[in-house]
Amino acid sequence: MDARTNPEAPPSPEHVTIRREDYRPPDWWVREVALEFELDPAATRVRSRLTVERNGDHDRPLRLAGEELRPLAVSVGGRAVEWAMDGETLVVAVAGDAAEVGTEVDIAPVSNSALMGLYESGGILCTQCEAEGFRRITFHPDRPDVLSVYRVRMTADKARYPVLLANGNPVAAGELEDGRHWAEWHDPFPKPSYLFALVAGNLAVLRDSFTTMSGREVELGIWVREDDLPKTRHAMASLKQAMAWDEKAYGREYDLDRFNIVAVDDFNFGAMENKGLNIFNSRYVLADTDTATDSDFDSVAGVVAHEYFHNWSGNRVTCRDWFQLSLKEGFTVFRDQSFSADIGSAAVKRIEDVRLLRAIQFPEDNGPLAHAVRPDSYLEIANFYTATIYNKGAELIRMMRTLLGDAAFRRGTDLYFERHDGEAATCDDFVAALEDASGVDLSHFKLWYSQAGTPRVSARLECDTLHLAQSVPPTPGQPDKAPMVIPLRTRLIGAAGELGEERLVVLDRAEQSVRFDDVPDGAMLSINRGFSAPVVMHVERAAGELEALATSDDDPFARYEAIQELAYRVLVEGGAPDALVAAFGATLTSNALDAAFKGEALTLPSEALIAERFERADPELIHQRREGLRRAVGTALAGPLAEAQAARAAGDDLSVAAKGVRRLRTVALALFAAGDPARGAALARAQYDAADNMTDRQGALMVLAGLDAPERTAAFDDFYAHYREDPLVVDKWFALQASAPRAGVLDTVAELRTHPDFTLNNPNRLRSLAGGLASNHWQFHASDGRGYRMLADFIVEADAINPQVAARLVPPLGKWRRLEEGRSALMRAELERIVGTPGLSKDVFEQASKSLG
Ligand code: B3K
Ligand code: ZN
Repeated sequence: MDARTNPEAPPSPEHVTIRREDYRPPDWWVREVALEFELDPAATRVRSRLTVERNGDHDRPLRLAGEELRPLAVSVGGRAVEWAMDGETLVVAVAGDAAEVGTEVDIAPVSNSALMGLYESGGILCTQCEAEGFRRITFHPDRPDVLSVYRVRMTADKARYPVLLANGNPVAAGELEDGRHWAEWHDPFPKPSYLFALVAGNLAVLRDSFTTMSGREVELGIWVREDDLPKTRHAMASLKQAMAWDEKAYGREYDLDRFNIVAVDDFNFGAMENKGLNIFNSRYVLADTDTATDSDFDSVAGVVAHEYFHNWSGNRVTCRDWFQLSLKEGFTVFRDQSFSADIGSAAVKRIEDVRLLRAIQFPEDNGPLAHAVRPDSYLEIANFYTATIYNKGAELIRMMRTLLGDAAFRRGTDLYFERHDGEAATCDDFVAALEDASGVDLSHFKLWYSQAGTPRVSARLECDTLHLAQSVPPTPGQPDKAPMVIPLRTRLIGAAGELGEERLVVLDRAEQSVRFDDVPDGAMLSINRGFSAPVVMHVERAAGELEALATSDDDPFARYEAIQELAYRVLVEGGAPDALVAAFGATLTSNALDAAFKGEALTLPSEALIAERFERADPELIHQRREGLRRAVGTALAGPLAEAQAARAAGDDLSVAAKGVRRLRTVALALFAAGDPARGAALARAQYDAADNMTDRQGALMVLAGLDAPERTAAFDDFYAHYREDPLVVDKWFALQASAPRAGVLDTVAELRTHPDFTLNNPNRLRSLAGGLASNHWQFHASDGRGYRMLADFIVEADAINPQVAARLVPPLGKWRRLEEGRSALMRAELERIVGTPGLSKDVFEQASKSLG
C-alpha cells in the first residue's frame, strides 16, 4: 500500500531538504533489538523491544521513525505509556538513561508495491531496508549510525513458509499448533537497521561450505524456487571465489557461521548486502548457458562478489550518515572491479567499466542532476544511489591507490578496517587511514569528494615538454571550481614504436608543464593510460599520430582509446572513414590481440556517447552518420568480419578465451549486416538456429532486431514461444525489441505495453520496456516527441506503484539542454507534465524538478 491510496495514512511529509552540515549524533543509542514477527501476507504483527540508552546529557524524548505505521501499543519497561505522533515519527518520553521500549504494529506485505520494507514476491516474504525501509516495518531511529545486536523470532504457516531465515546464525526453531512453526535467529555483530533482513518462503537450497583462512567452516546456502536450483551453481562458485579473493587481496575473512543468499523476482535494484543474508534480484543469481549470456554470467559473479565484499566495506565498517554512501559503495565497486579483473581479462574489464562510466556518470556529472561523490543535500536518499556515488566513487579509490602504490594502499585499508571495525565512519576517516598508513598528504585530493563535474584536461607535447591544463565545469550549486589532483599515467612512444619509461604525472594546478628526459624520435603521447583519472582528455596530436597509436600503443586501454578517437572524427566531425576502417582492419586481423579485446575495439561509440560530444545534439544526424560508418566498415571488411563471425566456441566453455570468441562473433555479425543487410539477416538467422548458448542466440536476435527482414519476426516469435515461462529471458525479449534501432519501434513499444506479460509491478520488466525505450537514442528522440511522451507516461503510472523505480526512469528526460531546440522543448514539456501530476512521490518530484533546472 502507498500513502496516497491508504486513507488512514497521514498526509505525505513535506519535501524537506536534508543537509550534511546538519548531522548531529543520535540522542539515543539502541543497543539491542528484539523483534517478533507473526508472518502473514495480509497482516503481519510486528512486536519490537528496543534497549535504548541516552547519548549524552539531554532531556529530549526518544523519536522513532515510521512510515505508513500506526502504533497499536507502546511500552517503556513493560508498562504501557503515553505517546505522541509528530507527523510519521513516534515520540516517547523516557525517564532515566536507559530503558526497554516496546512497540507493536501491523503491516501488510502483500499490498506493499513499493518493495521497501517487508513485501511479497512470488509467494516469498522478504525485506529491503536500505536506505530507509526499516521504518516501514517497525518504529526505530532508522539511521545508519545507530548500531544494535538483533534477535529475531518469526512464526508462520509451515506449509506456505517452510523456510524462515534472518540475519546471523539460527539459534532455535520449533513447531506450533494449527500448522504454524517458528524460528529464532541471532546476529552477534552490531549493525544499523538498513542491514536487517528476513525471508520466509517455500525455497529450495544449494548448499556448500567454505573454510576461511583461519580454518573456520562457513555453511553457504543459495535459496531459490525449486525449479531454479540448477541455475545456482555459477553464483555459488562465484561466492567461493569472492571469499577467497577478499582474504588474499584485503586480508578480510568472513565472520559468521552462515552465509545465505536468496533470489526473488521483484526487487528494486541488483541485490542487497544484509548481514549474513544477502537478498538478490534473481537476475544476478540465476544463470545457465541456455538462458544467460556471458555478460549475464559476469554480472552474477560481479554482483555476488560486490555484496559479499560489503561484509567488511559496509557492514563491519558502515556509514555514519547517507552523505557518506560512497564510503561503502565507491570502495566496494572498486573491490568488485578488481575481483572481476583478476578472474577475467583485466584489459577488457577496464574498457567495460570506463564505457559505463562515460555512458552514465559523465552525463550525470554534466547535467542538472550533477552532485558530488559526497553530496551536501538531498530530498530523497533513494535518488542518490547513482553512478556518481558508485562508479565515480570507485574511480576516486583507484586514483588514491595509484597515488599511494599498491603496498601503501593495502596498509591503508588494513588500518581503516582495524580502526573503524564496528563503527559508522565517514569518507574523511577512510582518507585519513590511507594518509596515516602511507605518509602521503591527500588533503588536496579530497576535492574529488566535494566538487562535482568532470574535469577537462588538455595536453600538448612540445619537443621534450608536456603542457597540461585543466578546468572543471560549473555544476548546479557549484559555479566556481578549484584545480583538482589528477594522476595521469603517461608514456612517450617513438614513431618506430620504441617505448619510453612510463611515468605518473600528477597534475594539480590549473596549468603545468612537465619535462621528459630521453624523448624518442617523433614522440607520440600516450596519456591517461588505463584511464588513470576520470577526466575528459583533449590531446593535440600531429597528423597520423592517432592512426599510429591505434596499432602500436602498448597500453590496451590507450590503444582502444585511439581507435575510438578515430571513430569520433568521423562521427562528430563528419570526416572520411578510411583511417578508422584501416584501424579496424588491422585490429581484426592482428595475431597479437585476443578476441575479447578485438570485440571491444570494434565496438563503435553508442549514439548517446556521440551526442555527448555535441553542444546540442541532432539524434537523426548522429544516427545517420553512425549507420554510414557501420556500412562503410561492413562493406570494406566483409571478408574478415565473416571469418570472425564463423569462429565458434562451445556453449558451455566459459573461459575468457571462449567468451572473447563469442563477443567478437556478434560484433562482427552486426558490422557485416550493416554492409549487407540481406546476407546479414540470413547469417544472423543461421547463428540463431545453430546457437547452443544464449550469448550467440541473443547476439543474433539483437542484430535481427535492427533489420527490416522477415527473419526478424520469425526469430522473435520463436524466442518467445521457447522461453515464455522464463521471466528473465522474457525480459530480454522485451528489452531487445524496445531498444532496436529500427523505424517504427515506438509502435512496437506501444503494443508491448499492452502485452499480457507486461506489468508495471515488476521492476525488471518495467526497466526492460521503459528503460529499453530510453536507451534507444534514435527512436526515443523521435522528432515529434512521441518517445518522450511514452516515457513520461511510464513514469507517472509507475510512480503510483513504486516511486523508487519510477524515479530512476527520469534522467533521460533531463538531457533537454543538450538537444536541438525542437526536441528540447518537447522534453521540457514532459518534465513539466510530470512535476504537475497530483500526488507525485518525493522521489519523482526531486528528479523531475531538478531536471527542469
Ligand atoms: N546497498 C544496496 C543498494 C541499496 C539501494 C537502496 N535504494 C546494494 C549494493 O550497492 O550493494
Ligand atoms: Zn553496494
